[in-house]
Amino acid sequence: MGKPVSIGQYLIQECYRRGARHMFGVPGDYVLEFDSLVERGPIEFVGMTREDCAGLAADAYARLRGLGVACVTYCVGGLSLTNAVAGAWAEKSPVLVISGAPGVAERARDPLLHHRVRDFSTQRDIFSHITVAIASLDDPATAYQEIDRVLHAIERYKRPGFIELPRDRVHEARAHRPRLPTLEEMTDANALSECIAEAVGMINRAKRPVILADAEVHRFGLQTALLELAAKTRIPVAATLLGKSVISERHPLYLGIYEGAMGRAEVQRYVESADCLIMLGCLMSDINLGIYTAHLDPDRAIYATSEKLMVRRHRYEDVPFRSFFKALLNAPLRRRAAPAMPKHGAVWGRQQAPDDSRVTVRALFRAVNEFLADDMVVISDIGDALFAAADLTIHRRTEFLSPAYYASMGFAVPASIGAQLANRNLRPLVLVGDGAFLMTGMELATSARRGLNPIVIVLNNHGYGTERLIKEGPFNDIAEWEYCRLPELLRSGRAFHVRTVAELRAALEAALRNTKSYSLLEVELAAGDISPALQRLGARLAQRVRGKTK
Ligand SMILES: Cc1ncc(C[n+]2csc(CCOP(=O)(O)OP(=O)(O)O)c2C)c(N)n1
Ligand SMILES: [Mg+2]
Repeated sequence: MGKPVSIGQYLIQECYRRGARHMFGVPGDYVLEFDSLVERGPIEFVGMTREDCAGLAADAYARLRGLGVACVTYCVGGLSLTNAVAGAWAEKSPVLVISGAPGVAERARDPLLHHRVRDFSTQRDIFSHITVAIASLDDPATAYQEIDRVLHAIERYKRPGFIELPRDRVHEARAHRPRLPTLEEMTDANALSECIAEAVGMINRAKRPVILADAEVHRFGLQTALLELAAKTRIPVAATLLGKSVISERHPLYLGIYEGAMGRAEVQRYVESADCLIMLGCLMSDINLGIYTAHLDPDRAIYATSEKLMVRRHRYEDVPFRSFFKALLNAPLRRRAAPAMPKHGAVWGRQQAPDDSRVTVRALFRAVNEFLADDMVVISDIGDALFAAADLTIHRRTEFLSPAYYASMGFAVPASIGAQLANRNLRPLVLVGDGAFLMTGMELATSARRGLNPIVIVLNNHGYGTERLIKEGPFNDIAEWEYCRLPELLRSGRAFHVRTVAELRAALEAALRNTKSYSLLEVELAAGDISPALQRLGARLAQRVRGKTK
C-alpha cells in the first residue's frame, strides 16, 4: 500500500490477490494497452474465439476459484458478453468484466469513434442492469477505490461486476489508501446472536431436521463448513440441482437431489416431511423447485442466503451469509442418532444393455456413471445432458457445473476451458446436446490450442429434444454436422462415432487414455429417446406453456 502503481497494474494486482491466474478474452484496440500490461504481469491472458465464450469460461473459472475475469474491447466485445454475464448474475458467479474504452481525452468533442453505440456511457448503462457494481476508471483520484468497491461487491454477493478502463488511463498513477470493511464490521452482532439463538432452538427441538444446500454454499467456499455441520449434528443433507455436488454424493449423510416432484420421490418425501428445514444458500428458482411442485413450509424453515436471512417468519438484517454459517457451526447444536436414510434405487438399471445394442440415454448415463473418476469435473449443458446428469453420482464435492437456473445453451464447452485452467488436476467430462454444441462447440479450437484434454460427449438426438417434448415442429430441427471430422479441421483431438454399447465402452476407454488432447464422442441417439427426468420435466413444462398450471 502507499507505493503508487498505475491504475492498470493495480487492477491486475487486485485480481491476482483474489485468486485469478487467467483472464479470458479477445483483444481490440481499446483494450490492447491493458492486454499488453497483463501479458507482462502474473496473470495469463487466454484468447478465446468469441467474447461470450470468454464470459462462460470466466464463469466456470469463478465457480471453481472464487474470481473469474473476462477482458474485452469496447461494446463489440462487451455487449457480446452480456448473456454470459446475465447467467453469472442469475446463478451467482463472481465474474469481473474488464472492458477497454475510448480515452477520456478522445471523447471531448463527442466524436463518432468506432464501436460507439449511442453515448459513451451506453455499454456501462447496459451492464448496470446485470452486475452488482460498475465503475468507469475515468478519474485517477478515485480509480483505486472504485476497483476495490467493485471487487468487494463481487466477493460479497458472488455476482458479476463491470469495470471500464479508458485506454488513456491504463498507465495513470496516484498514491492511494483504500480500506474495505471486514466481515465482522459488516455483521450486526446483536442480530446475529438473536437469529442464531432462534435457529438453534428450532433445530434442537426438531425430531427430523434436514439441510437443503444450494449454490451459495459452493460460491462462498463453505463446503467444508457444511460437512462439519452435518458431521457434528448428523443432520442429513439434500442438494438442489444447481447445487448438485456441493457435498460428495457418496457421503453417508447425503440424501440426493431435491427438486420437488421432478426429483426422486423418496427424496421429496424425506425433505418435505422434515420438521425443520435448514435451507442454506438456496435460489428459489423454478427448476430448483421442480417447476414449483415443491412444498416447503416457511413455518418450518430456516432460510439463509447472502441476501436474505429468515428463521420462520422472522427476518434478520445485516448478517452476512458467511457470518451466519460460521456462528451456526460454532453453536451448541445437539448431536443426533444416525438418521434412517432412504435407499437409492438403481436409477440406470442393474445391468448394462447387450454390447451390440444401440446406445440409449439410459445406457449412456449408466456407462458414464461408472466411468466417472475422482479427478473429473462433470459439466452439463442445457437439455437432456443436464436433466439426465442429475442422476449421476458425483464422487467429490464441487465437481458438477451447469447453468441449471439461467439455462442458456452453449455453456459447457467454453466452461470446460475455464474449469480446467482453474484447476489443472481436474479433467472435464462435458455432456452437451447437439443443438448446444452447434452454438459454442467450435471453442474446442481453444482447448486444442492450449493442449487441454476434456472428454466431450455430444448427445446427438438430431435436434432440440427438450423443445420437441414441449412442442414439436420443424423449428426443432438443426443442421447435422460430421462431428467426427473436427480433429481434422482443428488439427488436434480425437473423435469417436458411437452407435452401440460396445462402441461406447471402447470410446470411453480410448478417451481416458488420450490425455494429450480433447476427445469427442458423438453418441448417436434415437430422436425421442429421453431420460426419465426429462420426461417428468417436459410434461410439466408443456402444461405451463399451455397455461395450465396447478
Ligand atoms: C441460448 C438459448 N437459446 C435457446 C434456448 C431454448 N432451448 C432450451 S433446450 C433447447 C434445445 C437443446 O437442444 P440440444 O442441445 O440438442 O439438447 P436436447 O434438448 O436435444 O437434449 C432450446 C433450443 C436456450 N435454453 N438457450
Ligand atoms: Mg439435441
